[in-house]
Parts: sequence; C-alpha cells; structure tokens
Amino acid sequence: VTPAHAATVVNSTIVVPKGQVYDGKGQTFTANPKTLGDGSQAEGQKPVFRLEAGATLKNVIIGTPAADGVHCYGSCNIENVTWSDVGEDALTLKKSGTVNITGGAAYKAYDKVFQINAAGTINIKNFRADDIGKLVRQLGGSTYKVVMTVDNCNISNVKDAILRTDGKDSTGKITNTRYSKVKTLFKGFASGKTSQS
Ligand code: DGU
Ligand code: CA
Ligand code: CA
Ligand code: CA
Repeated sequence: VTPAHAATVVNSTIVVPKGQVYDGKGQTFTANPKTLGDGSQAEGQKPVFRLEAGATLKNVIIGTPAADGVHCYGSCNIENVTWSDVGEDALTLKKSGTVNITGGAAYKAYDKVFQINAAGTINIKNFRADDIGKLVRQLGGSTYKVVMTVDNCNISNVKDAILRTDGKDSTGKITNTRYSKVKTLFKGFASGKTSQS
C-alpha cells in the first residue's frame, strides 16, 4: 500500500487529453530529474503535466523537483494546484487560449511563475504566491495581446513584478488582492492598460 503522503515520481510527462479532467486527489507529484528536468533555471526541461485544449488539472501538489511544471496547449483550467517549489517556471501557455487558475499556490520561483508564450488570457483567482520573481510574464519581446487578471489573491516577496509584458496591447488588472514586499505591480505595460482596485 502506498502511503497517502508519498510523492509520485513522474518519469514521463502525464498528458491530460483534450477536454478531460485529471483529479490528483491531493497527491504530490515530483519530476524525475533524469528524464524531465531538475527544476533549475536551465531551459528545455519537460513538463510534469501536459494539458491539451480544454483540459482541467485539479487537486495536485507539484513538489520538488518540478522541472517545467505544467504546459497548456490551448485553454486550460487549473484548480487547487500548488507548486511547493517552482522549477524553471510553474506553467506555460504554449498555444493561444484562456488559462483559469483558481485556488492553489506557488512558492519559491526563482524567476517566473506563469509564462505566456501565445496570445490569450490568464485569470488568477484565490491564489497564494510567495518568494517569486514574477507572477506572470508574457514571453520577452513578444507583441501579441495577453489579458492578465488577478483577483482575491495573496502575494508576497516579489523580486521583480506581479505582471510583466513587453506587449503594447496587453492589459493587467489586479483586484481585491493583498500584497507585501512586492517591488512593482506592473512592468512594461502601455499607459492606460493597467488597473488596480
Ligand atoms: O528570453 O528564455 O519562454 O521558459 C527568453 C526566455 C524564454 C523562456 C521560455 C520558457 O524563451 O523562458 O517558456
Ligand atoms: Ca524560461
Ligand atoms: Ca524554485
Ligand atoms: Ca519554461
């Protein structure tokens, strides 16, 4: 019998097919550093989970090492997922779509938590983040539009910015959120593209 507290070591990326729900039931998953990546800042690591368009990942703890976290190939729903020690980054939008993050947390991200590599929307709600570089980063130098919203979150110890873009059309909105020791809320947005209340 596997004790409830034992982490599952993931040797090859777990794929959640289009439109399906993967419920981890509170289990902890860690990357095999030899096959997926060691969770350092080295690029090119593999994800622990790959979500196809419309997939949902819920009730999962991603432990350490976390490699390249979660990759979303289109819209995805992330519910009650906690990264206890973010690897290279926590989640990447690889193809256009909407990422909804509801509940959960991310800790110890040396640089980025959510990396946005395609046009789309990221909505982050009821989330906790501590000891991170940035909560959301639109791919450096990219000019497609990304809509970023943060609502009812608790964010602390941010070395760079909560939301960061280089895209002139991208927007950032932060509502009803507590923060402490955050260097800046928004970085790189065009004037009039951010709001906070
Ligand atoms: O400067 O290296 O987007 O992790 C660009 C960065 C960028 C990576 C990548 C990723 O290409 O951070 O998804
Ligand atoms: Ca990266
Ligand atoms: Ca880390
Ligand atoms: Ca990455």
